[in-house]
Amino acid sequence: MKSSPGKEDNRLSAEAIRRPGGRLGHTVIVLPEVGSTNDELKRRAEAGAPEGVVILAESQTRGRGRLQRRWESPRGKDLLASVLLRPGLPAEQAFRITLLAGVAVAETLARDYGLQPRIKWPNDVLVRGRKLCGILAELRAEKGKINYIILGLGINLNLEAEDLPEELRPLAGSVRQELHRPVDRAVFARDLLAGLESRYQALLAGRFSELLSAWHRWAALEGQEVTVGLGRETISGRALGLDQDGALRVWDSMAGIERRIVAGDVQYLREQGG
Ligand code: BT5
Repeated sequence: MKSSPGKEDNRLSAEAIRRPGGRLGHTVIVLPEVGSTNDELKRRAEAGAPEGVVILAESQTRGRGRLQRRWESPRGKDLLASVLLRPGLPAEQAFRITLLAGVAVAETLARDYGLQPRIKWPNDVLVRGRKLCGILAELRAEKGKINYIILGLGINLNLEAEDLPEELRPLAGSVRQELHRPVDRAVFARDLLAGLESRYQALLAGRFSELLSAWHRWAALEGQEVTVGLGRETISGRALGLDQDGALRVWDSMAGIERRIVAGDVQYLREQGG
């Protein structure tokens, strides 16, 4: 992996990202290097840190995706962030937070950068078919209620193709590659936190259906032919949308039944408008 000298943007400043008085981002910690921002924030959550604490890192040595997959990111170019939430929701609604994060990222990319993002269930944000953002929400629940959620976001802002291992280059993109100019990471982080906060407040105020329709708009999923990898099994069918728990409903035409997917990797067979 190559990091081009002189091309790194300025180091992230916690001060420039902090949102005094905000529900999210009132406390921002920027670490030069960490194993995983999610693990670091989990330690603080266990020690009683309040909702809204944000940890960012310039570099991760063990950045994680789902199923122990790796999240790759060059030093000092992107956003590697974890946000501590204590929503007090039932554990079975935790998935709503992943949906919320995808919507907030898509809205920031569209509103502030003029991009046309698409959410790919459950947790990717793509632009022109390339993954710009991955989301990893991890929770601790007690007696069926969420104690805390660590919302981890990896967002490719300024990375360039040569910053990634070769096999990822055709699959990943960045805001910089789309706009042909670097973006200010602190401005992005601050705007994203504001967007997350407003969607989060609405969710806690009981407006889940609003979030779900925003998610459907960004996902443009209905009617898509998909295949879903479920570990050993792969099913194909027509996507019908999400149910109230965030599970993906797929019409399995071979079996002639509707399937409810709670975890898996989705491939679109036909891209609608890229
Ligand atoms: C994800 O998992 O997409 C969730 C990634 C979350 C990363 C953030 S960074 C801050 C916080 N701290 C952490 O340790 N994690 C979170 P998944 O859906 O499993 O996708 C992982 C797959 O995405 C990998 O197997 C690669 O194929 C691909 N990938 C890895 N790095 C990428 C990148 N920078 N851009 C696009 N795709 C990438």
